[in-house]
Amino acid sequence: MGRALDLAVRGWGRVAPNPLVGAVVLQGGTVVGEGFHAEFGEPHAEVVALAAAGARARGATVVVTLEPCAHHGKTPPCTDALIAAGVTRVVAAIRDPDPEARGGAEVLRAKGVAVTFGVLAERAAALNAPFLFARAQAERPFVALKLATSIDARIADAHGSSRWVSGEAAREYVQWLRAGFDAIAVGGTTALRDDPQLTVRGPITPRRPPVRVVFDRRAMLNETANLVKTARDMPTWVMASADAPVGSVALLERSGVRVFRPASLADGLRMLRGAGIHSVLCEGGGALGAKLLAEGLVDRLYWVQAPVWLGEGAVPAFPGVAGAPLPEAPRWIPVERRAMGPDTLLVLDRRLCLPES
Ligand code: AOF
Ligand code: ZN
Repeated sequence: MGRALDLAVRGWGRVAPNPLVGAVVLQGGTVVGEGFHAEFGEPHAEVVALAAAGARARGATVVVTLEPCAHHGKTPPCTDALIAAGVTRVVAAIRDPDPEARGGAEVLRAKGVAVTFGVLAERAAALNAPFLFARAQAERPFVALKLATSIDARIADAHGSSRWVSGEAAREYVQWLRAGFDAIAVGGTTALRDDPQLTVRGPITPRRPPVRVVFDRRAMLNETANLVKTARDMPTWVMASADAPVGSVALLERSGVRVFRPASLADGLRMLRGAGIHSVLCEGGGALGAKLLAEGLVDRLYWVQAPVWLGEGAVPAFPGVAGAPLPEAPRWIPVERRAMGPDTLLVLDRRLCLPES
């Protein structure tokens, strides 16, 4: 299953809103075929793995990160392919909660195929957290907050300089990360000060470039900003408040920016979901990140810790986030810990979104 999960990740940026799925065909403990869902609308992981195994799939066990689908979607049901290949056992990590695709286990069992769930279920659930979140609740998108801090959780020094907190490897990782989200969000002050592109310039070309979203209550962004200049080539949305100056809003709209007028941050996220955004990667600044955290709107942290001490007077990463006594303090779930050159990546989830099996 560990191998199947590693394969599944290779679909990053290319399969959403479908889940990332990997599969391994085992014949007496030997791997005879592997596959993953590589492109939206193209064959599912099991079908690719079965094709690689060929005749060796007869009597084999298929290990797959998600319950095989039982529906005719863009491709025929994986259950049909498994049965036709003569597979006798399926080991799946988690159930598929998708209302159309679900139920593959029952279909397979009715044909005499043994099906079990639960192997590395938590890892499989974390791998597809945005997919599972979207099916469990449609209120808002899955929100991930990316931040790079010092050892003492500061995002900028006492002069406000935040350039190069993290190293090269971590910055490359962010390019990879962006490719897997429906939207990349920043606050208005950050958009003005850093004048970012928020495009994906890494190894993966996403199937759909993420929408660039600026939480800019006062609509301060103007046509001199990179994001506005390129709004006609790359979707750019601004979340302004109801009392943002009408002239500024009109100017943004004339430049091709789509402007929303949410009543609050949570309302803005609801509007994003309504506009088809299932996952958002928030890249700062500190004020937006802290506000999302304080309001309980962060589902995942991608936290890069750099081995530098910025100390007293430097800008804290989490101002205004309420505390709690240790026994009641919210505990996050470590999903990944990885060395990135001198830095350390910590991926933490607020809760586990595990479908019932
Ligand atoms: C699997 N194996 O590799 C994937 C599955 O639109 P379609 O036909 O590609 O179907 C998408 C749905 O199928 C998706 O929502 C999810 O429930 C399931 N994805 N299932 O058995 C796979 N990618
Ligand atoms: Zn399938």
